[in-house]
Amino acid sequence: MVPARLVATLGVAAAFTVAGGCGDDDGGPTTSQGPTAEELTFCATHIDTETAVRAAFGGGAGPAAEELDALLEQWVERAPAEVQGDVETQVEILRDALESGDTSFLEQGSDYRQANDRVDEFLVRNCPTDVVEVSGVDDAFVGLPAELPANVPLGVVFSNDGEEPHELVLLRMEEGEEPADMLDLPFAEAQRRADASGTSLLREPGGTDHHVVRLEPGRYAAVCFIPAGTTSEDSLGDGPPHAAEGMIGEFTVG
Ligand SMILES: [Cu+2]
Repeated sequence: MVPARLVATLGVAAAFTVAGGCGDDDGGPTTSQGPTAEELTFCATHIDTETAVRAAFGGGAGPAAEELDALLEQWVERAPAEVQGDVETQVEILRDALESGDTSFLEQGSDYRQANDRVDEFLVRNCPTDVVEVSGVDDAFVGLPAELPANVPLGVVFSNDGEEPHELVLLRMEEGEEPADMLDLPFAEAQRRADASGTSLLREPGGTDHHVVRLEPGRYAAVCFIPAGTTSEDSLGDGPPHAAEGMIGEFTVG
């Protein structure tokens, strides 16, 4: 089984129900005229940077140091004024962590997590053309769409409407696999797939997480690996994963 730690180590989150087109929703400032070129460029850079950062902290071969360094620099340069300070904060913390290998910056409530949350919220409000809203309850995902568009910035908003912490982790399935098979994957493989999708949203009860991702075509499983009985990120239960109790689903990206 994959420990709930999986998500915390990613520092990103996401969850779903549809809402195609952000214009008809809660009317963020730019939704009526669409994103500016500056926002779209920042959004793409943000997704590329997060992908590289996940790879750098993952078990496999990460990006070359110079490549990552260039991305971090671009991320700051391209950040719109509203979130520039938060991007700078994250880059500073990431550079220290890359040097030391210390990942405590990902702990709940950390400066990094708070800055990350504000940037993600800004991105969902300003850059994607599709925003998916998913709710987590005890124990199911509500609002998971059947299909999502491939290779475009996609906003994901995950609200935890349950009593226990929940997460939304998206894992691309291989030919012939079913969502339940994801629970039997070795930890490293589940982590690799979660890193590849970039979509792992973890929230305490009552919380909402925002994230922007770009998904490759394929069939995906949506899974909550958090064990029953969990009361916080630091206090995991010893029951079966919520997925085994119904918090699991699938959708197609194409
Ligand atoms: Cu859950």
